[in-house]
Amino acid sequence: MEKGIITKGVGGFYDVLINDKILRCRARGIFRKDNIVPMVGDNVVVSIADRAITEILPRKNQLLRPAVSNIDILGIVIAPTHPMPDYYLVDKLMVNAEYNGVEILLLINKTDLVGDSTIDGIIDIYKPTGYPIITLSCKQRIGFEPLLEIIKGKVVSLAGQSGVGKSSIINILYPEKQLETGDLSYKINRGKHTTRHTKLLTLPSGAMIVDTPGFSTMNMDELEPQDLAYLYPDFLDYNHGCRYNGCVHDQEPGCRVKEAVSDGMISEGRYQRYVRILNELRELRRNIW
Ligand SMILES: Nc1nc2c(ncn2[C@@H]2O[C@H](COP(=O)(O)OP(=O)(O)O)[C@@H](O)[C@H]2O)c(=O)[nH]1
Ligand SMILES: [Mg+2]
Ligand SMILES: [Zn+2]
Repeated sequence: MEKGIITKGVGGFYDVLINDKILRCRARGIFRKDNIVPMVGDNVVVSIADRAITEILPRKNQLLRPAVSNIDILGIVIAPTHPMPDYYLVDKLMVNAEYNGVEILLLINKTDLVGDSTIDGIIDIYKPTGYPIITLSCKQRIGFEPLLEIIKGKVVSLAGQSGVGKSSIINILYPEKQLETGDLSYKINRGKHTTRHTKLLTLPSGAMIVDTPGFSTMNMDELEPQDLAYLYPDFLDYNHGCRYNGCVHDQEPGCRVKEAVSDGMISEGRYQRYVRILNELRELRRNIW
């Protein structure tokens, strides 16, 4: 019995990485009755002699798109322009990752397209979160050393708007495997390409990266509106200073979080998008009950 990690699944077979070697295995029928299907990222126990996965170890999290488990870091990619940043998507991905116990890394790519002040403006929004922020240019190959350092030994997935450079980043990190990159204008053709299977690529640093960037939305059905603010590390210093117990920092008077927004300690935009997500969660509750 050996432990390994599933790097790929194709047609009932699974590639399991065991001590730097890949063993192609079948999954034993036992999982089917428990309704667990092995997935990329799963830590598994393998019987080498039988070439079979005999046990799937508990998952710490599970992404839906791409389907992958046990992610350590979600790299949220943003570009200052082409496309213009969708901060709402960024914040939602952050909330999602926080809720599922995934570390967050903000990657600002395409820094070659704008001046420093534009990049600083993006950094200012997210600095109070304390999330690591790395500025990159795939075109100029800048920023990849700190990126490799931070993902060393971790399982990483990238997410973000189409066209921000997710595939380009993976290509630079893992040049042997060339993913399709495309101009926004060619997007229409992309659906036609051959079906690809999600795969975990092992980088020389021991990091593993999912080769299929996605929106990586995870399950948030059980998130209660009053718990949302706790997923904002930039709110945490102020959360407990509100006049009312259970303040959700919306309409309540004496709200310390809103004060921190006025004082410039929390980004105004972050706060406004927080209220938008809060209202969405409330709406979701109304529809469920
Ligand atoms: N100027 C510039 N263009 C980039 C950079 N990174 C990627 N691109 C281009 O942006 C386009 C979209 O990149 P792609 O990696 O396909 O984005 P994805 O949709 O997030 O995977 C491609 O034309 C890339 O060549 C960068 O750092 N600077
Ligand atoms: Mg891509
Ligand atoms: Zn409050």
